[in-house]
Amino acid sequence: MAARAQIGVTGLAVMGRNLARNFARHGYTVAVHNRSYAKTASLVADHGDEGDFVASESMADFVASIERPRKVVIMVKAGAATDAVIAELVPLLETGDIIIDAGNAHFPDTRRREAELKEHGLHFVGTGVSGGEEGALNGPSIMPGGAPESYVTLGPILEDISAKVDGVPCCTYVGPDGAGHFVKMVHNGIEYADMQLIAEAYDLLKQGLGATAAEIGEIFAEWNTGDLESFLIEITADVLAHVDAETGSAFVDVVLDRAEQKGTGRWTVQNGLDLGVPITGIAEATFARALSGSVPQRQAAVGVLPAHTETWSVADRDAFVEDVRLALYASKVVAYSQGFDQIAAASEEFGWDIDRGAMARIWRGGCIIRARFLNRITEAYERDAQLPLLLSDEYFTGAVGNGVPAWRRIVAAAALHGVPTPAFASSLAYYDGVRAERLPANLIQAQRDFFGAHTYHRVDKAGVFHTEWTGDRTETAEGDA
Ligand code: NBP
Repeated sequence: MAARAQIGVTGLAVMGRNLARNFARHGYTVAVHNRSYAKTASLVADHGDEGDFVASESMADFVASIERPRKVVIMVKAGAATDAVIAELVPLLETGDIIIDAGNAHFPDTRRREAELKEHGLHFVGTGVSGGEEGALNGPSIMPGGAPESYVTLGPILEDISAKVDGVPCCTYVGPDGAGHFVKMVHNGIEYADMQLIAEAYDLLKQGLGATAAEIGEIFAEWNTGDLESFLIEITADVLAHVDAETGSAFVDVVLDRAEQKGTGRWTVQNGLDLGVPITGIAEATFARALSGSVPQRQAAVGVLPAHTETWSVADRDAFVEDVRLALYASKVVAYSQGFDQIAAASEEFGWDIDRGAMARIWRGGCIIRARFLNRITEAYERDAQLPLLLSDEYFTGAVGNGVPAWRRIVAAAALHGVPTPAFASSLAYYDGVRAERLPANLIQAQRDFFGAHTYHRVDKAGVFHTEWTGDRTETAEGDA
């Protein structure tokens, strides 16, 4: 078979099929392959007129149909399937060829695969792809990692098929080995936080105002014309306005209140713990989903645990709606600030040198967390690429600072009226924690020294100290005889 395809895609379920069509629509000749031939055949039968597809039944024919250095995109179920496809591909590929894993791999797997394939002289590009099936077809946000050399030939093709915002592609080289899949993981973690915050805002409006889903939908639609403008706010307005055809009720009112998770939120939180980065917004969002699914516990508690709350009747509707909006914006900035801290910490830990401003730029379009305010994040990192805390950028100190009184009113009112707002409340606690001149960690250090001789530092002199708690309580400095 003559090698004439510029890129190949193996794995043609919804994502791979749409990505292959996207390449073809951009004028690339695309080699296509799937473990079972039916998906390949149906892609060509249904969409063969959209571009130039080269369909192969065997992996050997598929590989042979791609020009060198070959670029092979794997879009299969993340995990064992990815390893199986790699094992099949490796003997067929040649030095300098590039394997692009565009599935949702866990970044440690990507690091392992990249190291193994380097031994074979192959490039392995772990690539985050966000935007779901619609994004894959019409322009996703693309986060490729791997060796920088691979980006020279691969980058332009990926940039070509990515989403564009103001003519700028939502794709850039992220960093070595697992960096691409890492930032995709954090992107998904931020998505969890964003969705939980929106859900809490909806609950506050529902409980505080007694508003219907349709009325709340109108509030979200209005919010989508300002600073909060984003894909998630937009679809929230849409979902809230939707009426269930069967019952005539608001659609959200007939949906069971148990949220599921596929694992990327969990990975993000686990990694936050590993790196010691307080990503409390993402963690609370992940745990809130877990709580919603804790059926026996909820059944044991409903109507049994006393609430001691008062009836909530908000006097000034417009002022309350504005308070919720400001609290939502502030909490959202905290979630992003924490996510970007996590990227910075991992970049340092793994030597990735990730440009955080560029990540905000490629998340402006194509992906689930696309939002107007990502421009502000890019600008913040343009002002200072080493910014230690996004919240401390001059724009965000103002934008969040203005909303602090509203934020406090909302979190306090929610607590008084028994409305759970774990993400709003933990974000405010983080804000107050990170800005505190002195935290009660002094007491924790003293306790640790008491029971475990873990030592402590003093505020008034340098050195490491320990007090003889069980003896005469004299203090010794480490290094003292
Ligand atoms: P799935 O995750 O449902 O995977 C189905 C594909 O994997 C089929 O092509 C299937 O081949 C293939 N496959 C499996 Br399963 N085991 C295999 C094996 N041992 N060897 C070879 N192929 C195997 O597809 P998807 O929903 O299109 O997602 C693809 C990737 O993209 C996943 O990693 C996913 O996490 C990621 N992703 C998905 C979305 C989304 O919105 N769905 C968004 C972003 C990223 P078969 O047809 O022969 O069974």
